[in-house]
Amino acid sequence: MTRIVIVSNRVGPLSDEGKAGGLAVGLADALRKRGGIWFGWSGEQTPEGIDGPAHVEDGPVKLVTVDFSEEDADEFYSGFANQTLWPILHYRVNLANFERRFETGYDRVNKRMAAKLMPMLESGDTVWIHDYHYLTLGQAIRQGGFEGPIGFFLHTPFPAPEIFAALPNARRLGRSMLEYNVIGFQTERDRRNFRRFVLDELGGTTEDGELLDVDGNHVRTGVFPIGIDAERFAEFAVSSEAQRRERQVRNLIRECQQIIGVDRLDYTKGIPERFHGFERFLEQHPESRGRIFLLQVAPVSRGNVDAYSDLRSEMESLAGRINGEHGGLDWAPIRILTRGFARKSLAGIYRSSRMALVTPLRDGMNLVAKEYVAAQNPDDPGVLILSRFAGAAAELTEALIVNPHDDEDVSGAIQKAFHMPLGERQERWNALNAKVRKTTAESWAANFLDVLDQIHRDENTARRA
Ligand code: ADQ
Repeated sequence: MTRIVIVSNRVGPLSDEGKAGGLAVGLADALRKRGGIWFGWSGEQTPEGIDGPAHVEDGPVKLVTVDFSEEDADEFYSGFANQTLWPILHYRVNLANFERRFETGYDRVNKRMAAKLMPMLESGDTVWIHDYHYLTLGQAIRQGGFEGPIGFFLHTPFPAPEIFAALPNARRLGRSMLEYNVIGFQTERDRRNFRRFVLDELGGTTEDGELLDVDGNHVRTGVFPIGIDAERFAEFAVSSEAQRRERQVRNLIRECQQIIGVDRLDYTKGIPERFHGFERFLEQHPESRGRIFLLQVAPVSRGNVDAYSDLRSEMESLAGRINGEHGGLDWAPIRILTRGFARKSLAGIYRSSRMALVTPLRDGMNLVAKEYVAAQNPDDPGVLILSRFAGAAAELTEALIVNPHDDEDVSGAIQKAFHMPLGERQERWNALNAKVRKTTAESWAANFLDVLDQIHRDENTARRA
Protein backbone atom coordinates (compact mmCIF):
# COMPACT_ATOMS: atom_id res chain seq x y z
CA MET A 1 0.00 0.00 0.00
CA THR A 2 1.25 3.43 -0.85
CA ARG A 3 1.68 6.37 1.49
CA ILE A 4 -1.25 8.75 1.66
CA VAL A 5 -1.16 12.51 1.68
CA ILE A 6 -4.27 14.20 3.00
CA VAL A 7 -5.18 17.85 2.58
CA SER A 8 -8.05 19.39 4.52
CA ASN A 9 -8.84 22.81 5.94
CA ARG A 10 -7.72 21.90 9.47
CA VAL A 11 -5.66 18.87 10.48
CA GLY A 12 -5.83 16.35 13.33
CA PRO A 13 -6.11 15.33 16.03
CA LEU A 14 -4.43 11.99 15.37
CA SER A 15 -5.24 10.45 18.71
CA ASP A 16 -8.80 10.47 19.91
CA GLU A 17 -8.91 11.88 23.43
CA GLY A 18 -12.61 12.27 23.09
CA LYS A 19 -12.30 15.32 20.86
CA ALA A 20 -12.14 13.95 17.32
CA GLY A 21 -15.15 14.08 15.00
CA GLY A 22 -16.00 11.66 12.15
CA LEU A 23 -13.58 13.14 9.64
CA ALA A 24 -10.59 13.06 11.99
CA VAL A 25 -11.34 9.54 13.25
CA GLY A 26 -11.55 8.07 9.73
CA LEU A 27 -8.48 9.84 8.40
CA ALA A 28 -6.32 9.19 11.46
CA ASP A 29 -7.08 5.49 11.18
CA ALA A 30 -6.10 5.37 7.48
CA LEU A 31 -2.96 7.44 8.11
CA ARG A 32 -1.83 5.21 10.96
CA LYS A 33 -2.19 2.13 8.76
CA ARG A 34 -0.37 3.48 5.72
CA GLY A 35 1.81 6.32 6.95
CA GLY A 36 1.85 9.69 5.29
CA ILE A 37 1.23 13.39 5.67
CA TRP A 38 -1.77 15.45 6.75
CA PHE A 39 -1.50 19.01 5.47
CA GLY A 40 -3.66 22.08 6.16
CA TRP A 41 -4.06 25.46 7.83
CA SER A 42 -2.80 25.99 11.40
CA GLY A 43 -5.73 28.31 12.12
CA GLU A 44 -3.14 31.05 12.85
CA GLN A 45 -2.49 34.29 11.00
CA THR A 46 1.02 35.69 10.44
CA PRO A 47 2.35 38.35 8.04
CA GLU A 48 4.37 35.78 6.00
CA GLY A 49 1.29 33.55 5.64
CA ILE A 50 1.63 30.35 3.60
CA ASP A 51 5.09 31.43 2.41
CA GLY A 52 6.39 31.34 5.98
CA PRO A 53 7.77 28.22 7.69
CA ALA A 54 5.64 25.08 7.89
CA HIS A 55 4.95 23.66 11.37
CA VAL A 56 5.76 19.96 11.35
CA GLU A 57 4.68 17.48 14.00
CA ASP A 58 6.76 14.43 13.24
CA GLY A 59 5.94 10.80 14.04
CA PRO A 60 4.84 7.84 11.93
CA VAL A 61 2.44 10.33 10.43
CA LYS A 62 3.52 13.90 9.77
CA LEU A 63 1.11 16.72 10.54
CA VAL A 64 2.14 19.75 8.51
CA THR A 65 0.43 23.11 8.89
CA VAL A 66 1.03 26.59 7.56
CA ASP A 67 -0.28 29.97 8.71
CA PHE A 68 -2.38 32.26 6.55
CA SER A 69 -1.89 35.97 6.07
CA GLU A 70 -4.76 38.18 7.23
CA GLU A 71 -5.72 38.66 3.60
CA ASP A 72 -5.82 34.90 2.93
CA ALA A 73 -7.93 34.22 6.02
CA ASP A 74 -10.30 37.01 5.00
CA GLU A 75 -10.61 36.38 1.25
CA PHE A 76 -10.15 32.62 1.05
CA TYR A 77 -11.59 31.29 4.31
CA SER A 78 -14.18 33.81 5.54
CA GLY A 79 -14.71 34.99 1.98
CA PHE A 80 -14.97 32.56 -0.90
CA ALA A 81 -15.15 29.34 1.16
CA ASN A 82 -17.68 30.46 3.75
CA GLN A 83 -19.55 33.37 2.15
CA THR A 84 -19.65 32.25 -1.49
CA LEU A 85 -19.33 28.47 -1.76
CA TRP A 86 -20.95 27.40 1.51
CA PRO A 87 -24.32 29.11 0.82
CA ILE A 88 -24.35 27.97 -2.83
CA LEU A 89 -23.57 24.35 -1.91
CA HIS A 90 -26.49 24.53 0.55
CA TYR A 91 -28.93 26.03 -1.99
CA ARG A 92 -28.91 29.53 -0.44
CA VAL A 93 -28.16 31.70 -3.48
CA ASN A 94 -29.65 34.74 -1.72
CA LEU A 95 -26.99 34.55 1.02
CA ALA A 96 -24.01 34.19 -1.34
CA ASN A 97 -21.52 37.03 -1.61
CA PHE A 98 -19.87 37.16 -5.03
CA GLU A 99 -17.12 39.71 -4.31
CA ARG A 100 -14.41 39.18 -6.91
CA ARG A 101 -11.57 39.60 -4.43
CA PHE A 102 -12.86 36.48 -2.64
CA GLU A 103 -12.55 34.49 -5.87
CA THR A 104 -9.03 35.82 -6.44
CA GLY A 105 -8.07 34.95 -2.87
CA TYR A 106 -9.45 31.43 -3.30
CA ASP A 107 -7.39 30.80 -6.43
CA ARG A 108 -4.30 32.28 -4.80
CA VAL A 109 -4.53 30.10 -1.68
CA ASN A 110 -5.27 26.92 -3.65
CA LYS A 111 -2.20 27.55 -5.81
CA ARG A 112 0.09 28.48 -2.92
CA MET A 113 -1.01 25.50 -0.85
CA ALA A 114 -0.27 23.29 -3.87
CA ALA A 115 3.17 24.86 -4.28
CA LYS A 116 3.90 24.29 -0.59
CA LEU A 117 2.78 20.68 -0.85
CA MET A 118 4.66 19.76 -4.05
CA PRO A 119 8.14 19.35 -2.50
CA MET A 120 6.68 16.99 0.14
CA LEU A 121 5.17 14.62 -2.44
CA GLU A 122 6.96 11.43 -3.49
CA SER A 123 6.22 9.42 -6.58
CA GLY A 124 3.91 6.58 -5.57
CA ASP A 125 1.97 8.75 -3.12
CA THR A 126 -1.81 8.74 -3.13
CA VAL A 127 -3.29 12.18 -2.54
CA TRP A 128 -6.72 12.70 -0.96
CA ILE A 129 -8.09 16.25 -0.83
CA HIS A 130 -11.09 17.28 1.29
CA ASP A 131 -13.98 19.61 0.93
CA TYR A 132 -15.06 22.84 -0.69
CA HIS A 133 -12.04 24.83 0.48
CA TYR A 134 -9.84 23.01 -2.02
CA LEU A 135 -11.87 22.33 -5.16
CA THR A 136 -9.00 23.47 -7.40
CA LEU A 137 -6.00 22.18 -5.45
CA GLY A 138 -5.85 18.90 -7.40
CA GLN A 139 -5.57 20.74 -10.68
CA ALA A 140 -2.74 22.84 -9.27
CA ILE A 141 -0.69 19.82 -8.15
CA ARG A 142 -1.39 18.08 -11.46
CA GLN A 143 -0.03 21.16 -13.24
CA GLY A 144 2.92 21.08 -10.85
CA GLY A 145 3.84 17.67 -12.31
CA PHE A 146 2.42 15.15 -9.80
CA GLU A 147 1.41 12.01 -11.69
CA GLY A 148 -0.11 9.74 -9.03
CA PRO A 149 -3.78 9.30 -8.12
CA ILE A 150 -5.61 12.28 -6.65
CA GLY A 151 -8.98 11.88 -4.98
CA PHE A 152 -11.44 14.44 -3.67
CA PHE A 153 -14.29 14.11 -1.17
CA LEU A 154 -17.03 16.73 -0.81
CA HIS A 155 -18.43 16.80 2.74
CA THR A 156 -21.28 19.17 1.84
CA PRO A 157 -24.10 18.61 -0.61
CA PHE A 158 -23.51 19.28 -4.30
CA PRO A 159 -26.56 21.35 -5.29
CA ALA A 160 -28.77 21.10 -8.35
CA PRO A 161 -26.75 22.35 -11.37
CA GLU A 162 -29.01 25.39 -11.76
CA ILE A 163 -27.88 26.51 -8.30
CA PHE A 164 -24.18 25.76 -8.77
CA ALA A 165 -24.31 27.69 -12.06
CA ALA A 166 -25.04 30.88 -10.07
CA LEU A 167 -21.32 31.01 -9.16
CA PRO A 168 -19.60 33.41 -11.57
CA ASN A 169 -16.72 30.93 -11.87
CA ALA A 170 -18.92 27.80 -11.84
CA ARG A 171 -17.62 26.38 -15.11
CA ARG A 172 -14.00 26.97 -14.25
CA LEU A 173 -14.45 25.35 -10.83
CA GLY A 174 -16.33 22.41 -12.33
CA ARG A 175 -13.68 21.89 -15.01
CA SER A 176 -10.86 21.96 -12.50
CA MET A 177 -12.60 19.24 -10.47
CA LEU A 178 -12.37 16.97 -13.50
CA GLU A 179 -8.63 16.73 -12.87
CA TYR A 180 -9.39 14.43 -9.93
CA ASN A 181 -9.31 10.69 -10.59
CA VAL A 182 -12.05 9.98 -8.05
CA ILE A 183 -14.67 12.36 -6.66
CA GLY A 184 -16.64 11.14 -3.65
CA PHE A 185 -20.02 12.41 -2.47
CA GLN A 186 -22.13 11.76 0.63
CA THR A 187 -25.27 10.68 -1.27
CA GLU A 188 -26.44 9.54 -4.67
CA ARG A 189 -28.35 12.82 -5.06
CA ASP A 190 -25.13 14.85 -4.75
CA ARG A 191 -23.35 12.60 -7.20
CA ARG A 192 -26.21 12.91 -9.69
CA ASN A 193 -26.25 16.70 -9.37
CA PHE A 194 -22.53 16.91 -10.08
CA ARG A 195 -22.76 14.60 -13.07
CA ARG A 196 -25.69 16.61 -14.41
CA PHE A 197 -23.62 19.79 -14.07
CA VAL A 198 -20.76 18.25 -16.02
CA LEU A 199 -23.04 16.88 -18.73
CA ASP A 200 -25.33 19.91 -19.11
CA GLU A 201 -22.98 22.81 -18.43
CA LEU A 202 -19.54 21.53 -19.39
CA GLY A 203 -20.41 19.33 -22.35
CA GLY A 204 -19.14 16.13 -20.73
CA THR A 205 -20.21 12.66 -21.79
CA THR A 206 -20.50 9.35 -19.96
CA GLU A 207 -18.70 6.24 -21.09
CA ASP A 208 -20.21 3.72 -18.73
CA GLY A 209 -22.22 4.22 -15.56
CA GLU A 210 -19.21 5.29 -13.50
CA LEU A 211 -17.23 7.47 -15.81
CA LEU A 212 -17.46 11.02 -17.04
CA ASP A 213 -15.43 11.97 -20.04
CA VAL A 214 -14.51 15.60 -20.68
CA ASP A 215 -11.64 16.41 -23.01
CA GLY A 216 -10.36 12.88 -22.68
CA ASN A 217 -10.20 12.92 -18.88
CA HIS A 218 -11.81 10.04 -17.06
CA VAL A 219 -13.26 10.82 -13.66
CA ARG A 220 -14.77 8.23 -11.40
CA THR A 221 -17.60 9.47 -9.16
CA GLY A 222 -18.82 7.50 -6.16
CA VAL A 223 -21.03 7.65 -3.08
CA PHE A 224 -19.23 7.26 0.26
CA PRO A 225 -21.48 8.19 3.20
CA ILE A 226 -19.37 9.26 6.17
CA GLY A 227 -19.97 7.70 9.59
CA ILE A 228 -18.77 7.91 13.18
CA ASP A 229 -16.79 5.56 15.41
CA ALA A 230 -20.07 4.17 16.74
CA GLU A 231 -18.61 1.61 19.11
CA ARG A 232 -16.46 4.21 20.81
CA PHE A 233 -19.28 6.71 20.96
CA ALA A 234 -21.50 4.11 22.63
CA GLU A 235 -18.70 3.61 25.19
CA PHE A 236 -18.56 7.37 25.75
CA ALA A 237 -22.28 7.26 26.53
CA VAL A 238 -21.71 4.98 29.54
CA SER A 239 -18.50 6.70 30.75
CA SER A 240 -18.57 8.26 34.21
CA GLU A 241 -18.54 11.74 32.70
CA ALA A 242 -21.59 10.88 30.55
CA GLN A 243 -23.39 9.36 33.54
CA ARG A 244 -22.73 12.46 35.59
CA ARG A 245 -24.26 14.63 32.85
CA GLU A 246 -27.19 12.28 32.46
CA ARG A 247 -27.94 12.43 36.19
CA GLN A 248 -27.59 16.21 36.11
CA VAL A 249 -30.13 16.48 33.29
CA ARG A 250 -32.55 13.95 34.81
CA ASN A 251 -32.51 15.73 38.20
CA LEU A 252 -33.34 18.95 36.47
CA ILE A 253 -36.07 17.68 34.19
CA ARG A 254 -37.70 15.13 36.56
CA GLU A 255 -40.97 14.05 34.93
CA CYS A 256 -40.39 16.26 31.91
CA GLN A 257 -39.09 14.93 28.58
CA GLN A 258 -36.13 16.57 26.91
CA ILE A 259 -35.84 17.11 23.17
CA ILE A 260 -32.26 17.72 22.11
CA GLY A 261 -30.92 19.80 19.23
CA VAL A 262 -27.12 20.00 18.71
CA ASP A 263 -25.72 22.03 15.85
CA ARG A 264 -23.01 24.48 15.01
CA LEU A 265 -24.93 27.76 14.88
CA ASP A 266 -25.35 27.78 11.10
CA TYR A 267 -28.27 28.83 8.88
CA THR A 268 -28.16 25.47 7.10
CA LYS A 269 -29.16 23.69 10.31
CA GLY A 270 -32.75 24.99 10.37
CA ILE A 271 -32.80 26.13 14.01
CA PRO A 272 -35.50 28.85 13.71
CA GLU A 273 -37.64 26.48 11.61
CA ARG A 274 -37.22 23.84 14.35
CA PHE A 275 -38.41 26.34 16.99
CA HIS A 276 -41.47 27.12 14.85
CA GLY A 277 -42.23 23.39 14.56
CA PHE A 278 -41.95 22.99 18.33
CA GLU A 279 -44.15 26.03 18.91
CA ARG A 280 -46.76 24.54 16.59
CA PHE A 281 -46.63 21.35 18.69
CA LEU A 282 -47.23 23.36 21.90
CA GLU A 283 -50.20 25.11 20.28
CA GLN A 284 -51.72 21.89 18.98
CA HIS A 285 -51.12 19.93 22.19
CA PRO A 286 -51.57 22.27 25.15
CA GLU A 287 -51.74 19.24 27.49
CA SER A 288 -48.01 18.70 26.83
CA ARG A 289 -47.03 22.05 28.36
CA GLY A 290 -44.81 21.61 31.37
CA ARG A 291 -44.08 18.02 30.30
CA ILE A 292 -41.60 18.56 27.49
CA PHE A 293 -38.95 21.10 26.52
CA LEU A 294 -36.34 21.65 23.84
CA LEU A 295 -32.66 22.01 24.77
CA GLN A 296 -30.81 23.60 21.85
CA VAL A 297 -27.01 23.39 22.07
CA ALA A 298 -25.58 25.67 19.40
CA PRO A 299 -21.96 26.81 19.73
CA VAL A 300 -21.29 29.98 17.79
CA SER A 301 -19.36 29.46 14.55
CA ARG A 302 -18.10 31.88 11.86
CA GLY A 303 -19.29 34.68 14.13
CA ASN A 304 -17.55 37.38 12.05
CA VAL A 305 -19.86 36.74 9.07
CA ASP A 306 -23.08 38.83 9.12
CA ALA A 307 -25.43 35.96 8.20
CA TYR A 308 -24.20 34.11 11.31
CA SER A 309 -24.52 36.97 13.79
CA ASP A 310 -28.00 37.69 12.36
CA LEU A 311 -28.94 34.05 12.93
CA ARG A 312 -27.85 34.21 16.54
CA SER A 313 -30.09 37.23 17.17
CA GLU A 314 -32.97 35.54 15.36
CA MET A 315 -32.59 32.33 17.38
CA GLU A 316 -32.39 34.19 20.70
CA SER A 317 -35.30 36.50 20.06
CA LEU A 318 -37.49 33.67 18.75
CA ALA A 319 -36.77 31.53 21.82
CA GLY A 320 -37.45 34.55 24.03
CA ARG A 321 -40.81 35.16 22.36
CA ILE A 322 -41.87 31.49 22.51
CA ASN A 323 -40.83 31.22 26.17
CA GLY A 324 -42.68 34.44 26.97
CA GLU A 325 -45.87 33.36 25.22
CA HIS A 326 -46.01 29.70 26.14
CA GLY A 327 -43.88 29.32 29.30
CA GLY A 328 -45.08 29.13 32.90
CA LEU A 329 -43.69 30.09 36.29
CA ASP A 330 -41.83 26.80 36.61
CA TRP A 331 -41.28 25.85 32.97
CA ALA A 332 -39.66 27.35 29.87
CA PRO A 333 -40.25 25.50 26.59
CA ILE A 334 -36.85 26.30 25.04
CA ARG A 335 -33.38 26.42 26.60
CA ILE A 336 -30.37 27.57 24.59
CA LEU A 337 -26.68 26.92 25.32
CA THR A 338 -24.15 28.49 22.96
CA ARG A 339 -21.13 26.56 24.21
CA GLY A 340 -19.41 23.36 23.14
CA PHE A 341 -19.31 20.17 25.22
CA ALA A 342 -16.67 17.46 25.49
CA ARG A 343 -17.78 14.42 23.50
CA LYS A 344 -18.40 12.26 26.58
CA SER A 345 -20.65 14.93 28.10
CA LEU A 346 -22.44 15.26 24.79
CA ALA A 347 -23.01 11.50 24.73
CA GLY A 348 -24.62 11.70 28.20
CA ILE A 349 -26.84 14.60 27.10
CA TYR A 350 -27.99 12.61 24.03
CA ARG A 351 -28.74 9.60 26.20
CA SER A 352 -30.89 11.62 28.58
CA SER A 353 -32.98 13.03 25.73
CA ARG A 354 -36.21 11.32 24.78
CA MET A 355 -35.95 12.58 21.22
CA ALA A 356 -33.55 14.46 18.94
CA LEU A 357 -34.62 17.07 16.43
CA VAL A 358 -32.06 16.95 13.62
CA THR A 359 -33.75 19.19 11.09
CA PRO A 360 -31.24 20.88 8.76
CA LEU A 361 -32.56 22.60 5.64
CA ARG A 362 -29.60 21.03 3.82
CA ASP A 363 -26.72 18.99 5.18
CA GLY A 364 -24.03 16.85 3.54
CA MET A 365 -24.51 14.02 6.05
CA ASN A 366 -25.10 15.24 9.64
CA LEU A 367 -23.15 13.28 12.20
CA VAL A 368 -25.25 14.45 15.14
CA ALA A 369 -28.02 12.10 13.91
CA LYS A 370 -25.60 9.16 14.05
CA GLU A 371 -24.13 10.16 17.41
CA TYR A 372 -27.61 10.42 18.93
CA VAL A 373 -28.41 6.86 17.80
CA ALA A 374 -25.08 5.45 19.02
CA ALA A 375 -25.51 7.01 22.47
CA GLN A 376 -28.95 5.54 23.28
CA ASN A 377 -29.73 3.07 26.02
CA PRO A 378 -30.93 -0.12 24.23
CA ASP A 379 -33.47 -0.76 27.02
CA ASP A 380 -35.09 2.65 26.66
CA PRO A 381 -33.96 4.30 23.42
CA GLY A 382 -35.02 7.75 22.28
CA VAL A 383 -36.53 8.69 18.93
CA LEU A 384 -34.65 10.38 16.09
CA ILE A 385 -36.59 12.99 14.12
CA LEU A 386 -34.61 13.66 10.95
CA SER A 387 -34.89 16.11 8.07
CA ARG A 388 -35.32 14.57 4.65
CA PHE A 389 -32.71 17.11 3.47
CA ALA A 390 -29.87 15.69 5.59
CA GLY A 391 -27.63 13.25 3.73
CA ALA A 392 -28.18 10.91 6.69
CA ALA A 393 -31.86 10.50 5.69
CA ALA A 394 -30.80 8.40 2.70
CA GLU A 395 -29.54 5.74 5.15
CA LEU A 396 -31.45 6.29 8.40
CA THR A 397 -34.90 5.54 7.01
CA GLU A 398 -36.26 4.19 10.33
CA ALA A 399 -36.07 7.68 11.86
CA LEU A 400 -39.20 9.85 11.77
CA ILE A 401 -38.43 11.69 8.53
CA VAL A 402 -39.77 15.25 8.29
CA ASN A 403 -39.80 18.26 6.00
CA PRO A 404 -38.16 20.93 8.21
CA HIS A 405 -39.97 23.76 6.40
CA ASP A 406 -43.36 22.32 7.36
CA ASP A 407 -44.13 23.13 11.01
CA GLU A 408 -47.20 20.86 10.97
CA ASP A 409 -45.03 17.93 9.89
CA VAL A 410 -42.44 18.62 12.61
CA SER A 411 -45.18 19.05 15.20
CA GLY A 412 -46.77 15.72 14.16
CA ALA A 413 -43.43 13.92 14.50
CA ILE A 414 -42.84 15.35 18.00
CA GLN A 415 -46.31 14.18 19.04
CA LYS A 416 -45.65 10.73 17.60
CA ALA A 417 -42.25 10.47 19.34
CA PHE A 418 -43.72 11.78 22.62
CA HIS A 419 -46.20 8.90 22.74
CA MET A 420 -44.24 6.18 20.94
CA PRO A 421 -44.48 2.86 22.80
CA LEU A 422 -41.25 1.23 24.00
CA GLY A 423 -41.58 -1.67 21.53
CA GLU A 424 -41.67 0.62 18.49
CA ARG A 425 -38.85 2.77 19.85
CA GLN A 426 -36.69 -0.33 20.26
CA GLU A 427 -37.56 -1.70 16.85
CA ARG A 428 -36.66 1.55 15.11
CA TRP A 429 -33.54 2.03 17.18
CA ASN A 430 -32.26 -1.51 16.54
CA ALA A 431 -32.49 -0.95 12.79
CA LEU A 432 -30.85 2.50 13.02
CA ASN A 433 -28.09 1.35 15.33
CA ALA A 434 -27.18 -1.55 13.02
CA LYS A 435 -26.68 0.95 10.19
CA VAL A 436 -24.69 3.42 12.31
CA ARG A 437 -22.38 0.59 13.38
CA LYS A 438 -21.94 -0.71 9.84
CA THR A 439 -21.00 2.48 8.00
CA THR A 440 -18.33 3.95 10.26
CA ALA A 441 -15.67 6.62 9.95
CA GLU A 442 -13.06 3.90 9.37
CA SER A 443 -15.04 2.05 6.70
CA TRP A 444 -15.77 5.36 4.94
CA ALA A 445 -12.05 6.20 4.59
CA ALA A 446 -11.11 2.63 3.69
CA ASN A 447 -13.79 2.40 0.97
CA PHE A 448 -12.75 5.67 -0.61
CA LEU A 449 -9.07 4.73 -0.58
CA ASP A 450 -9.85 1.31 -2.10
CA VAL A 451 -11.39 2.96 -5.12
CA LEU A 452 -8.57 5.48 -5.34
CA ASP A 453 -5.97 2.69 -5.16
CA GLN A 454 -7.47 1.02 -8.22
CA ILE A 455 -6.39 4.08 -10.17
CA HIS A 456 -2.77 3.01 -9.74
CA ARG A 457 -3.58 0.20 -12.11
CA ASP A 458 -5.77 2.31 -14.34
CA GLU A 459 -4.58 3.02 -17.84
CA ASN A 460 -6.00 6.49 -17.50
CA THR A 461 -3.20 7.42 -15.09
CA ALA A 462 -0.67 5.95 -17.46
CA ARG A 463 -2.11 8.02 -20.28
CA ARG A 464 -1.84 11.22 -18.27
CA ALA A 465 1.65 10.49 -17.05
P1 ADQ B 1 -20.79 19.98 10.17
O1 ADQ B 1 -21.59 20.97 9.41
O2 ADQ B 1 -19.93 20.55 11.22
O3 ADQ B 1 -19.91 19.02 9.23
P2 ADQ B 1 -22.06 17.58 11.51
O4 ADQ B 1 -21.92 16.44 10.57
O5 ADQ B 1 -23.36 17.56 12.24
O6 ADQ B 1 -21.95 19.01 10.82
O7 ADQ B 1 -20.89 17.50 12.55
C1 ADQ B 1 -20.87 18.35 13.66
C2 ADQ B 1 -19.96 17.77 14.73
O8 ADQ B 1 -19.73 18.78 15.70
C3 ADQ B 1 -20.60 16.59 15.42
O9 ADQ B 1 -19.63 15.61 15.63
C4 ADQ B 1 -21.08 17.18 16.73
O10 ADQ B 1 -21.06 16.30 17.81
C5 ADQ B 1 -20.09 18.30 16.97
N1 ADQ B 1 -20.76 19.35 17.77
C6 ADQ B 1 -21.74 20.17 17.39
N2 ADQ B 1 -22.12 20.95 18.42
C7 ADQ B 1 -21.36 20.60 19.48
C8 ADQ B 1 -21.26 21.03 20.83
N3 ADQ B 1 -22.04 21.98 21.33
N4 ADQ B 1 -20.34 20.44 21.60
C9 ADQ B 1 -19.55 19.47 21.11
N5 ADQ B 1 -19.60 19.02 19.86
C10 ADQ B 1 -20.49 19.58 19.04
C11 ADQ B 1 -19.67 18.89 7.82
C12 ADQ B 1 -20.90 18.79 6.92
C13 ADQ B 1 -21.79 17.65 7.40
C14 ADQ B 1 -20.98 16.35 7.39
C15 ADQ B 1 -19.66 16.52 8.13
C16 ADQ B 1 -18.76 15.30 7.95
O11 ADQ B 1 -21.63 20.01 6.94
O12 ADQ B 1 -22.93 17.52 6.57
O13 ADQ B 1 -21.74 15.33 8.02
O14 ADQ B 1 -18.95 17.66 7.66
O15 ADQ B 1 -18.59 14.97 6.60
